[in-house]
Amino acid sequence: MNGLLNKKCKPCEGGLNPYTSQEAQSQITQIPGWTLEDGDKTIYKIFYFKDFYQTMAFVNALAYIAHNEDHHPNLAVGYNSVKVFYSTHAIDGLSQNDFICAAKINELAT
Ligand code: H2B
Repeated sequence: MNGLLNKKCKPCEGGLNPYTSQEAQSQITQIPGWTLEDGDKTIYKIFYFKDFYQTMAFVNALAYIAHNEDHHPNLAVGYNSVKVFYSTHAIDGLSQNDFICAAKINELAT
């Protein structure tokens, strides 16, 4: 099982170095389908669904994870797709929290 799935996000209000590009590129191999962007400060993945109902069911389940982990994505919601972006705002870059949430969201969609 993906080790990230057993982890819980840690509260982050700064005071932590964001992942370097090298660290980010190594971490992303653990979360199939996710891509680095924005100078390796953000990860994203687009999820596709058959209709708006399925799309919103996914968004609601994702919101539950975000609340539980106290780590929140940006979302671009369409009628049959959701683009999910993760970045750790407090440090203007990526932290383990982003990869933990991405792994849990991948599980949701399988
Ligand atoms: N979500 C994201 N994506 N980045 C943050 O820096 C962040 C967050 N900070 N959710 C969290 C809340 C922070 O306020 C708590 C204390 O962990």
